Amino acid sequence: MAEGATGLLAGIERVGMDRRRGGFSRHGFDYAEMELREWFSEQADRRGLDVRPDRNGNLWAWWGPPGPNAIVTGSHLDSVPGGGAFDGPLGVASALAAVDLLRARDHVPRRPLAVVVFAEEEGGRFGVPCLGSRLLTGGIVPKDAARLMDGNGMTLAEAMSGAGLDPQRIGRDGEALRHIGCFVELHVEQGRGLVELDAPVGLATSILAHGRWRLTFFGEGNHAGATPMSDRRDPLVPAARTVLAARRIGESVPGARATVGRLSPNPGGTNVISSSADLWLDARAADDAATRAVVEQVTAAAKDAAADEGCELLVVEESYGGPVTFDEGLRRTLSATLGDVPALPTGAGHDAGILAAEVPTAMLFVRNPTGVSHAPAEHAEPADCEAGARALATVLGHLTST
Ligand code: HGY
Ligand code: MN
Ligand code: MN
Ligand code: MN
Repeated sequence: MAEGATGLLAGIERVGMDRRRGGFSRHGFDYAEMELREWFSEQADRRGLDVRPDRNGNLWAWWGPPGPNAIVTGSHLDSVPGGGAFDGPLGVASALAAVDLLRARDHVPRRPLAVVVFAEEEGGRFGVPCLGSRLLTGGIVPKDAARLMDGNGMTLAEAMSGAGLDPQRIGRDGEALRHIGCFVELHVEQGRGLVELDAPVGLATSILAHGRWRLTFFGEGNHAGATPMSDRRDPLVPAARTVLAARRIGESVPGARATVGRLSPNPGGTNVISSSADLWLDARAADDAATRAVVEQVTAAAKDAAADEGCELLVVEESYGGPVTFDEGLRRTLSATLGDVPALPTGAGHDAGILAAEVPTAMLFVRNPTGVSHAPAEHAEPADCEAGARALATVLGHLTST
C-alpha cells in the first residue's frame, strides 16, 4: 500500500533526522555518505524509477528512458540549520507519492517523467543557495564553485570527490537541460497566503530578487580586561550597527526584506575583543533596483560604522538572482487542470527559480497553517499534504498524456 506524501515525509525525517538539527547542514554534496541518498534510491527503485546522479551532484529518478520533453518534478532534501521538516522534503515526498497515484491509475506516460533531488538548495554548507541547480544551468562558474569552502575548510571539490563525483566535470549540463520539457516543483508555502485564501493548494506567480553578501569587519584583537575602552578597534561594534541598519533600511524600501541571520566573531572568546567579524546580509525585493538599493544603503552604513571604529571592511557578493516570473502558459495549463486554485507570489527562493531561466517552470504550494519556515514551527497538515500530492499527480498525468 503506497504510504502517501505524509508516510514518505516520515521516512525522510526518520532517515535524515540530523539534516536540520544542530549545526549547519552537512548534506550539501554529502550524498555518498548521506543516508537520504540510499533512502531516495530505494524509494525510486521500488517504483521502477531509474536513478542517475548527474555530474553536479543532483539525483534524477526516471520513469522511462531519459529523453527530450521530459516532465520533471522534485525539490531538495537539504535544510537550513534548525529548519523545518517540510521545506524541500515535501516536494520530494509528493513527487514519489504522485508516481504511486499515477501507477495506481494505470497511467502510462507518453513522455519521460523524472523526479529530481537538487543538491545544496539552501546553501547551508557552501554558502550559495540553489548550488546544484545553478551548476546544472551554468548559473555559477564551475571553478568558482569548486573553490567554495564549508565551515570546516573543506572545498566543494573535496566534498564532491568524497561523494564519488568528479569536480572537474561540474558545470552547465546541456544534455540534461535539453531533456526537460518543463519543471514543476511542489513546495510547502513559506507564508500564510493559502491560509488567508482558505485553500489547501496554490500556484506560484513570482519570486523576489534575492542576494547574499558577506561583510567582514577587520579590527584589532585584544584583551577584554586589559584594553581601555578608548583604545579599541572592536569589529563587532560596526557589525552590530550594521544589523540595526539592515532592519531600518529593509523597512524603508517597500516590500523589501533585509536580514542578518548569521554573525560570526573571530575568534569569538567571551574575554576577547575580536580581531574580525563576519556578517551575512540576505536582501530581497520585487526587482533588481530595489534590492540593489537596499544593499547599497546597508553597505554604506557599514562603511561609516567601520570608519567610526577604526576598522576596515570587505564586502563580497556571494550570490545574486533577479526576480522570477513563472511561465504564464504553464501556470494557466496547471490552473485549468486543477480547477480554480489560487495563484500567489513567494518571498522564498527555489530551484524552480533557477530552472525558470531555462525551461517552462511552475510551482505548486501546499498550505502552511503557521506560515513559518526555516524554523521547526513550519507545518503542513496531512490532509493538505495528500491534497498536494493528488494535485501534483493530476498535473503530471495531464502533462505526460500528450
Ligand atoms: O532562502 C530561501 O529563500 C530558500 O529557502 N533557499
Ligand atoms: Mn528553504
Ligand atoms: Mn526549499
Ligand atoms: Mn588571560
